[in-house]
Amino acid sequence: MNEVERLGAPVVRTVESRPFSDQRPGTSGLRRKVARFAEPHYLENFVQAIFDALGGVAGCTLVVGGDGRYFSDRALATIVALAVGNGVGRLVVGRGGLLSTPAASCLIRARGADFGVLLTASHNPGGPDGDFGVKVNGPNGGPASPELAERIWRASLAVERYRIADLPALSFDRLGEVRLGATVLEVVDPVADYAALMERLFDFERIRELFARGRFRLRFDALHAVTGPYAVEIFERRLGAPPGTVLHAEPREDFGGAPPDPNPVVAAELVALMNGDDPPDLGAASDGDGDRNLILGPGFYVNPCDSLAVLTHHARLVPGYARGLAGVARSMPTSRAVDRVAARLGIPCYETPVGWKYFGSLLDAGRVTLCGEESFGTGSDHLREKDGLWAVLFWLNLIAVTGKPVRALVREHWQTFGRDYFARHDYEHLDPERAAALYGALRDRLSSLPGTQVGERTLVAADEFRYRDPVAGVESEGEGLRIFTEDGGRVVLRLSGTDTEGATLRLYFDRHETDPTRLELAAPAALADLVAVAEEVAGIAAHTGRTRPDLAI
Ligand code: G16
Repeated sequence: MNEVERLGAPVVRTVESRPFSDQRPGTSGLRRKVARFAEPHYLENFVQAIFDALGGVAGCTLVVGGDGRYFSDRALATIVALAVGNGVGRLVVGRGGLLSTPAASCLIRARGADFGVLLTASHNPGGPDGDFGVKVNGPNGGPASPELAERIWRASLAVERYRIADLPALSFDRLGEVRLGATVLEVVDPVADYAALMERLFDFERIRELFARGRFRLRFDALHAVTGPYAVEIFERRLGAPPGTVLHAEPREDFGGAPPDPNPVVAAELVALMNGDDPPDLGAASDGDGDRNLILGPGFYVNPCDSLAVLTHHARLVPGYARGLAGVARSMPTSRAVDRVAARLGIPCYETPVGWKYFGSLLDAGRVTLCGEESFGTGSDHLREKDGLWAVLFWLNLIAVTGKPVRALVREHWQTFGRDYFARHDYEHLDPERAAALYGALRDRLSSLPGTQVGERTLVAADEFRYRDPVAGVESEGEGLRIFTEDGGRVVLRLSGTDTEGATLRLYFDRHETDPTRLELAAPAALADLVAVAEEVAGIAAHTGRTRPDLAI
């Protein structure tokens, strides 16, 4: 351990404040425009609300870090001052304030920390006009449980003062420890613990051989977000992939001007590379905070729902999962591809509301080993967050062991289990009242839908998804509307909980196809009838004035 430097006891002030009414955490923490977070007392109030909701944090160990987006420096300095003001015992901060979300989860668990505060708005855009966010993680390393999130919200409505220390300007660039009154501030290498965990889970030797043969090429696009340093260390240094394997490796506070979103529309440069002449064998990308993943083969896109199913099917080939899986979980709108694999393996498959926080209790109880979501999130019980680089390593490990390319692994999967066609349409920046009216009107009609004919389709069931956590017993309601057709098709409609401007309506479509002659269609063509069902029953154009989605993936 480094010698603790002493900076003298700081002065702690109690600052009078007033509650803000818009600090209810969404699907994944509190996300707002930078300008909102920069308003006097806004961040301070929310952080004090976190501390209050935890019943005070005196003597606690807290992990702090984030994706380095614009406003992170100021936010980090403020959070450190609040932590010292509230008597936190030890503050563990990633060097330069950087920690990917999975690495933060890893560190919380490795250090036995009491909680973590993650400064990120995930895949949302950065910069002065962009978004900022604060996620809170519990001692298991995972997102605050739904119950803790509600307590934070209630605490935010009661904050009338916060306690903050006057600190000198601190640098987070040098590893080591500093004592600030009762608090020890420790700056750690953000990559080391996480990379060591990856080495324990995957067959690095086999993956190294894959690169050593010189014929296998990976391009990982870090999108100028937090995974750059992690990917360079793991792929280029530890696995021997050649320099240049990691694209856009340097984290920037505005992510180079584009949103750090690893979906095939936004990650267009990587998609073009994979669709071009002489494409690499595997293309991958992650998001702002490193918890999402995009997987591409040459001229081939792997839908995240299929990715989860393929990884589940082959998990025993990977050292960390060689003993088999206890169970799997997916969010409700995610296609049912993984359900079929679970049934074949004879393991349980849980269907949860959207939000990684719902997987936490299942993972903690040992009921599931892998879990994932259509929103480019895949993970396992190695942490309590979804994990972008972990997913890429999992694919690399499968390719190294089977000798099969990405496309072949997915095609074989479709031939074995049938293909679950999947698509998602997003309507963004809607007037929140109109979006709520659309949702409410459809919810009110649900019971009248079964038996209705829409085009060629007969609707056979419709409901609003509700969930009872089988471990914690907590009920969640209003988690999305589901409509089922007679041929096994499904339409899901819900409102996003991660947007920062207006409302986002998400429509999800999926259907299982087993006809061997119909496994290679384009997803939009295979699902066009379900899109028509959604329009017909929800009246999207009439409610929103929009005739096409902003994003179709
Ligand atoms: C978060 C959650 C995910 C969720 C996604 C989209 O991811 O952790 O569980 O699927 O948001 O949520 P929504 O549909 O409500 O916008 P991230 O990577 O943004 O933290």
